[in-house]
Amino acid sequence: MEQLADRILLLLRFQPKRKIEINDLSKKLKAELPNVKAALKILNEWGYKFLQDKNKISFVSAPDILSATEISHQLKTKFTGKVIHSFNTVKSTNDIAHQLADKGAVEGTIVTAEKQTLGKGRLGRSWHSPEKMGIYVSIILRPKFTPDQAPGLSIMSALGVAEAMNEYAPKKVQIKWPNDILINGRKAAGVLTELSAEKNKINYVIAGIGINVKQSQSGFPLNLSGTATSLQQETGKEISRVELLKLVLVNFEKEYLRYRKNQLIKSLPRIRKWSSLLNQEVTLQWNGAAVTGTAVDIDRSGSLIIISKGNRMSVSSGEVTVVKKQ
Ligand code: BT5
Repeated sequence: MEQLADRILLLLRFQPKRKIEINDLSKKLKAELPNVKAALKILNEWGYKFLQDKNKISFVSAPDILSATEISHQLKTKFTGKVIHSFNTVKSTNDIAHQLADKGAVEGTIVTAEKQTLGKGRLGRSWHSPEKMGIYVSIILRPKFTPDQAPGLSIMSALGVAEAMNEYAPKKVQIKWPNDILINGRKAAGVLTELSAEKNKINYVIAGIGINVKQSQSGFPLNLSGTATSLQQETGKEISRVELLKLVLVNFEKEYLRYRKNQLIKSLPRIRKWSSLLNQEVTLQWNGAAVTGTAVDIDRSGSLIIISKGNRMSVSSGEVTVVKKQ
């Protein structure tokens, strides 16, 4: 029945002015009338609205769901999101992407979910992923460069996400090295890149992106209430997750194509511009040790440069907190 619902959608969804007799729909789809009616009911349950005028039916509006039909409509990318695996509930979209990539999924394949029960952050941490509140997406990449060139993909992904979010919240978005996107100083999105490689060859990379879109402040658990925010909360505007996801995919792909050619060279000026840490006094926690110094730059490999007691350190990963605003 769900397949029939999808086929009805293909006929009606993208021609809003088209009115079809329900009987014709049933003939066209070679489906019994009661089945067509049942499939229309399913579409209603998914949130699609149709106008029924006597026996004619036409499309009115679509719900804000991350389905393949909605995401692929007028998606302006070359290869990202051309294959879409969309789920309602998963443990983690990154884990599903790993399974698909191991089976040979092509570059640009994406996995989306409305809800994650075990959404992952870095270093075994979790990502709070309530149903239909955010975007949870993983993108499969198959870069031709060597594994030592992969670390910069994290901040490259953050840049793509930040620039998409900036369209909704101009001048409020920042990137906190290496993978957080902040709005008004609070975390609204995070990126988790995972690499599968052997010796000098990358098998694939999974870029997992989580964005808080619709949560109100009370929608976050207590441990996040002082640090997390959502796009809708900060802008006061109703935001379509589907439209935002499409913009993220477009921006992500642009940055990735640049990265494949020149790594971060072309993106660095914008990364520096968006960065929340530069020229700040920061504490870096790294392998159980803590170092305090001034964050002065991000280099072309994506490392953070910190000057501590006159020594210049280049850091490729770690947790950084701002000590004092200058
Ligand atoms: C991240 O890790 O920020 C990476 C998050 C990536 C999530 C996406 S969703 C799609 C894909 N599938 C997955 O399973 N994961 C990816 P990290 O820098 O380690 O930050 C994690 C920390 O952020 C947690 O320990 C919390 O303190 C905080 N946090 C958790 N959920 C949050 C949320 N929804 N909003 C803001 N902060 C959150």
